[in-house]
Amino acid sequence: MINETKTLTMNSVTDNQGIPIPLPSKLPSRTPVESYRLETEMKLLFVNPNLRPGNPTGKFLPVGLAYVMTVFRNAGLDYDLLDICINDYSDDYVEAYLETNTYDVVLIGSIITHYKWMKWFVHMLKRHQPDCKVIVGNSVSGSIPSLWMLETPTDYVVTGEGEWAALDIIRHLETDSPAEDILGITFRCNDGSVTENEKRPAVRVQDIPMIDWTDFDVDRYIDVQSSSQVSGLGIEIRDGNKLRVMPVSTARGCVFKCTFCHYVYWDDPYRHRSAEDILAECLRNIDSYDANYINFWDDLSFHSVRSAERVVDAILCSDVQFYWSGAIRPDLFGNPKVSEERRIDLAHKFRESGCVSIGFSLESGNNDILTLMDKRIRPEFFDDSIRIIRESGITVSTSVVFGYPNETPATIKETFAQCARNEIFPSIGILIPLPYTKMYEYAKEHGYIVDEDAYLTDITERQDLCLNMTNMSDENLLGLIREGAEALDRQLGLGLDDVFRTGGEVSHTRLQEETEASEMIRNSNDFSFNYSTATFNE
Ligand code: B12
Ligand code: SF4
Repeated sequence: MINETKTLTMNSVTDNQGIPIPLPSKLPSRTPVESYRLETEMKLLFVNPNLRPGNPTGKFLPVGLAYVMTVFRNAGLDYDLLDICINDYSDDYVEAYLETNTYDVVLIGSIITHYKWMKWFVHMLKRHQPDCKVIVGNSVSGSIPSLWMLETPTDYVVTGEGEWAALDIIRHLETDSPAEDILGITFRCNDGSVTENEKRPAVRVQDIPMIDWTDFDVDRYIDVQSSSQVSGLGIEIRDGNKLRVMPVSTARGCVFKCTFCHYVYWDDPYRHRSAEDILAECLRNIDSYDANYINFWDDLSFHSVRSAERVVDAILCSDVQFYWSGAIRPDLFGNPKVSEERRIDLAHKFRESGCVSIGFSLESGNNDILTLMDKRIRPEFFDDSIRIIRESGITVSTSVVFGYPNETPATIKETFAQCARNEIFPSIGILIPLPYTKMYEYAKEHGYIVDEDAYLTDITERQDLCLNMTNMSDENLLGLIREGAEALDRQLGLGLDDVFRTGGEVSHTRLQEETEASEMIRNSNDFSFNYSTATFNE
């Protein structure tokens, strides 16, 4: 219950002449975070859910939640964190915790595939603490605000960028300012009715602060990743140290809108952080957390040759040295609009600057399916990209999506043929229509999804067949995919135990195994790499 007797205070910040800087109202997202301060006696709890319970290697530092917490911290707010993920807390533990620890506000977010558990969580929390205000962010709620409000007793849904919208909700709870003024949220009024406010403009990328990881047990997350993520990348650290992986977000959103995809910045412009900011965060991760591998955790890390050149040039010109991986599209290295010489040069610069792994999606080897996906790439871009990236000594990982309505036995073969030609084993996925995507609308219009709540409760991961919209039977579709995958496995001599669950990083290529291990020697009493002894495969 929010304490009604306490004095609720709002701090406004003054400029250097003592004149108060007004707190943001209608366009809060334009306000730099430094000028946004709040004071509250409300007890706040952030919850980091566990996307892959029972899977000891499926734990990743939660970048999105940490951004929200960083902005709260910078605003001067105190809060607790219940990190279910790294501690692998059972549902019983979580319930017992919330039975005994009461809060005024609980904040939690997750992706849409976590719908079932998240629904359980909100119902359970409200059962024990009916007066606690619940704020839910990320796609689990933000991509279906009305349905989420209908199915759960959530008080506030944050759609899209979460940091400042969540802060505005706290301010509104403190001061009783109107919830109608907070852009980017959906809220429940006192009479139980639900109001969806207008969308929130995207923040200026330079106003997004560097993530502060203080609240998380970073070492434990790093330990998990050091053993699971980087096998087969051709990296060796000779002084006995392990790889220490940290995520850095370089961009928000994507420049494309594929019909099966949804990310929370869907309605925002693509925003790429400056090379200096990216580098500064990498350096901080190296200095503070002894990181030696940076995972650029993006939908799309580099959207153009020029932006990629800026980042790798900045890394090369600096003293900051680390291994890294990122996500691109096949057009970065495959589109003939940019001269091949420049693309090859860029790939070599990637490698020189520490890049060891690049992920990009083929999705399908069939042009008609690519058109329906609105992928805006051509299969030949993929071939060229693989060739150029591999020649520079970088590992390539890719993924495919089967199960578009125009998928046939022939198109499945085409996709595997393209992988075989390029000697690459993809991460295999089957289309799961997700809310806020064109394929979700298609599935509803064509009667594949009738009861959205039941459908979302049942969806799992892309490795499973959740919904079949092809003309093939489930057995036929899965059988053909398995057949193609097993043939590819044999051709590449991989001997995979499970062709559907290959374990993340797809380093399953002969070429990969042939790649000579790079060596990186570390100064034992120094936090920086000694790169003079690091050799990359050029
Ligand atoms: C890292 C990652 C993972 C990690 C999860 C790590 C983690 N703890 O977050 C792992 C590998 C486990 C993972 C798995 C999957 N992932 Co993933 N993953 C990502 C990735 C690459 C980065 C996430 C990230 O850090 N984003 C950057 C931050 C800044 O954005 P954000 O997390 O969205 O956070 C913002 C808002 O959502 C909001 N917010 C977030 N949390 C909270 C909390 C509160 C309280 C509030 C108010 C707001 C809020 O504010 C944040 C800041 O603006 C994204 C792509 C991307 N760039 O987002 C895909 C992405 C999230 N994954 C996606 C998918 C589909 C999956 C899988 C289902 C794939 C599969 N195998 O089938 C699985 C899920 C498995 C499962 N069991 O459900 C989709 C989600 C689609 C959707 N509609 O939800 C994405 C967007 C990729 C894509 N474009 O398809 N994933
Ligand atoms: S699938 Fe990739 S390229 Fe397409 S919209 Fe999503 S992130 Fe962008």
